[in-house]
Amino acid sequence: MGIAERIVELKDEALERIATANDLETLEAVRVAYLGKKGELTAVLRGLGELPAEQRPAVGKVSNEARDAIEQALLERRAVLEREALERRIAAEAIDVTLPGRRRPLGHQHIIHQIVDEIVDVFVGLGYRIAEGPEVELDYYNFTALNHPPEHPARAATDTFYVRDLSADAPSGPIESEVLLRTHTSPVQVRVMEKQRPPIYVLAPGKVFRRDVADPSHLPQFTQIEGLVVDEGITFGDLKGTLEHFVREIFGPERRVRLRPHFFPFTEPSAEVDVSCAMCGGEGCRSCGGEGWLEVLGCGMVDPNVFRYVGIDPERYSGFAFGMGAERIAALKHGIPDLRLLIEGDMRFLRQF
Ligand code: 2NL
Repeated sequence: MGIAERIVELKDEALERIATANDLETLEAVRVAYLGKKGELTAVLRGLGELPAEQRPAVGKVSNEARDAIEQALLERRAVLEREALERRIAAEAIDVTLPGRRRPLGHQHIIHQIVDEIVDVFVGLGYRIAEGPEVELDYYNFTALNHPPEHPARAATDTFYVRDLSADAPSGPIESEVLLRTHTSPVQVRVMEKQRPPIYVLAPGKVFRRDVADPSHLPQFTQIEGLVVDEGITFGDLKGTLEHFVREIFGPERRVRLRPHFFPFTEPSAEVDVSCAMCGGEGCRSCGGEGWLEVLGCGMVDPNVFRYVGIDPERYSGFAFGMGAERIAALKHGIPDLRLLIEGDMRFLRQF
């Protein structure tokens, strides 16, 4: 076989392999096999120099045509394979931008926080300031300055969480220096009265702690809201009017308020406040246990002894105070039968509010 025939044969072979190459790697291998440094066609072309001079132009033409044809075929096949590869990638990586997005569940304020905010709004509307203070308190601010005698049962280690070691042989100092978890937010108001002269109109919301076992109507930690007014000429009538306004803002304009005499160490006189039952309007029904009334808070006129502890003149000033549990208010307002539901974190319950 002459060299020209051999070149044509190699060309046809190469074109066949190019046409059937199904990926870019195979195609590149074909290129190297024929046109690479050690390629078959390259080797033949290298031998052209040894041909007799008269054969060279014709064989040179054939070999140029063969190389051009192979290069052209490689180019075209590469373009086809590259487009196919791109199309496969586009199909594999396709994102359907018309699919609906994944919804993130949106949370909301806990019902207790909502109630606290509602109550705060009522008193801010009356001109009260919000006051805060430590949850870990001194006995002095939690009990002594609030006119609790040393033997008061709330001071017992069975009722209050003390921070100190209470074992019999542990050292102990004066009772007012004991450190405890506050049992009400009154100490916040004692601190306000120490620093600020009347007129005082404050609301003290916050966590409080009592050594109770949780049951439907008790929690060892709950949210108390206390209010305190100290000014010249404050009367029990001001207290009652304030509470009626509060009850109607929170429970509705048709609700009535009833005060029953009670005792608190820090107020005199003191009262417990009932709101008329929403179900029967005071007649008595199953919902209010036949009473017609539901207890919502405690209140009274600030005891002169409390004023003396903080250096306010009880001859010049008078005041009232009240305290309530936000969990209890929420339970009454929404008909929640068990306060423990409010702290268990069951989303099926909490989502309702
Ligand atoms: C209740 C009753 C009450 C007070 C809290 C108070 C605070 C100061 C002075 C006088 Cl600084 N009194 N607070 C008064 C009466 C009742 O709370 O049942 N709380 C859950």
